[in-house]
Amino acid sequence: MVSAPAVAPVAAPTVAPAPPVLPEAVLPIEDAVEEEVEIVAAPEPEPEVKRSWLSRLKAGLSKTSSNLTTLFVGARIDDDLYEELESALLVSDAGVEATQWLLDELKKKVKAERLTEAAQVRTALRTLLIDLLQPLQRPLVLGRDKPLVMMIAGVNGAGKTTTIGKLALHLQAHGQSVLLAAGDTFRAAAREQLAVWGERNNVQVIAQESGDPAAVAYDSVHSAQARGTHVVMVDTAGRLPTQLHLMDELKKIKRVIAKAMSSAPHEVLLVIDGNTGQNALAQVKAFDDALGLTGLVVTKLDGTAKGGILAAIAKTRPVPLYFIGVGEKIEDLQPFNATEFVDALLS
Ligand SMILES: Nc1nc2c(ncn2[C@@H]2O[C@H](COP(=O)(O)OP(=O)(O)O)[C@@H](O)[C@H]2O)c(=O)[nH]1
Ligand SMILES: [Mg+2]
Repeated sequence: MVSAPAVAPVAAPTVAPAPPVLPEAVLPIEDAVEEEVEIVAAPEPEPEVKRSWLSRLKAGLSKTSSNLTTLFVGARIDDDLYEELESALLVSDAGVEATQWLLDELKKKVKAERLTEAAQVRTALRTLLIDLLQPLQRPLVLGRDKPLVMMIAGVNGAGKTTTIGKLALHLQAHGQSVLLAAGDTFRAAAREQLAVWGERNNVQVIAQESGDPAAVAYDSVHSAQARGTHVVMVDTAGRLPTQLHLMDELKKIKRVIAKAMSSAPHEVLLVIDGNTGQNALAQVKAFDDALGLTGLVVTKLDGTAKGGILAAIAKTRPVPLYFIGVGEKIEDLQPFNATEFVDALLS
């Protein structure tokens, strides 16, 4: 039996509503072939590490949380309260669609449950936000295939290479062998960044001097098949010389990976910078339309990110959010947990 740890816990203890679309890549265990897939929950980080991680998330989201919570203090439940909440949600990058949905549902709840205190409305908002974000909380299931091929896309500076590095170490700690493909062949510095990192951390990196990124990806999959490697992660460029179209290049990489292994890529992940506001949503749509995304990673939630963008994604393009990042260290990348996130947003 193939040992197959998941990088995220199988399911939160809270009840998750079924997501509208269940990508094949993240089928829950009961739907998966049992002989091939075994899910082991990711080890809980040390309490100390976890506390520090959560406090960094809270600090990153502090502007939004103060906007969202102060408006309830000593407030009456009236049009002013709803208007203030609407502004705070829009400012948090939640976008028009999610903001409208939250307000409508909140008003319904206030009526149905005959809420009379602003604090109760805040609690109702927490429940609605968790309902909205819960479908994004999905585990990344490993061991479905060997190698499991993951293609990592995203605009320049989003955090692709950093995330690949963190994931590689995380997966190795789960007993998974990892091979990296330096598919960002357009910048020598990018290739070297990955090569140096791989050497330092004892992770195999496939790179090519002059490069066709699709060829690098192809070689990597073959090499992993020959060596019996568990996971291949394909890094890609976020910006190309102007005569090439990024999406066409990425589609080609995806096609060529499928030629090397027909079931691959098993995951197409988009890395987005949590500070880019509504632009992040535009990126999710564009990359999903072009590549068919199976998962997201949102980085830099420790910065000036406002956090509401997750609500916008959940409402308009609910691609599973596997990991969120709050810093540059390896333990700064953690599985996304909707309740944890909403509590940071409303703390
Ligand atoms: N503060 C913070 N910085 C991050 C995070 N993830 C990545 N970075 C930084 O963002 C910059 C760009 O990252 P990189 O992985 O090279 O982006 P790429 O162009 O998408 O490959 C680097 O300086 C990273 O250290 C994060 O979660 N928090
Ligand atoms: Mg990079």
